Amino acid sequence: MTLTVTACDCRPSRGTITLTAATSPILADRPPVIDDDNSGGTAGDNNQSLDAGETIDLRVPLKNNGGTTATGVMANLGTTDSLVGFDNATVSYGTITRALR
Ligand SMILES: [Ca+2]
Ligand SMILES: [Ca+2]
Repeated sequence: MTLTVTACDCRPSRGTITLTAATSPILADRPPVIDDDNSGGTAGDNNQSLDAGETIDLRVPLKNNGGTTATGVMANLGTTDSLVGFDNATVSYGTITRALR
C-alpha cells in the first residue's frame, strides 16, 4: 500500500507500507443495546435509553476482527459515576470466532 502524507506549505511525502493479516484475536465492541422495558427483570420507559431510576440490561456485542478465534473471553463493566450500580458487571462471552470479511 502506498501512503502519501501532505500538509499545507509542505512537500508531500510518499512511502510504501506493508499490511499483514493479524495473527491474534482483535476484539472490538459494537453499538450497545439497552433493554429498558418492564419485563425480564428490567424496569424503565422502553425508550432504549438509560434514564435515572431505571434498571436496564446493557448488551455489548463483541466482534473479533483478528486472524484467530478468541477463547475464554470475559468482560467487566465499570464506571466512575457513583450514581450508577451494577448487579452483574462481569460477563463471559466464551469463544468468539473471527469475523468473516
Ligand atoms: Ca427486558
Ligand atoms: Ca429509558
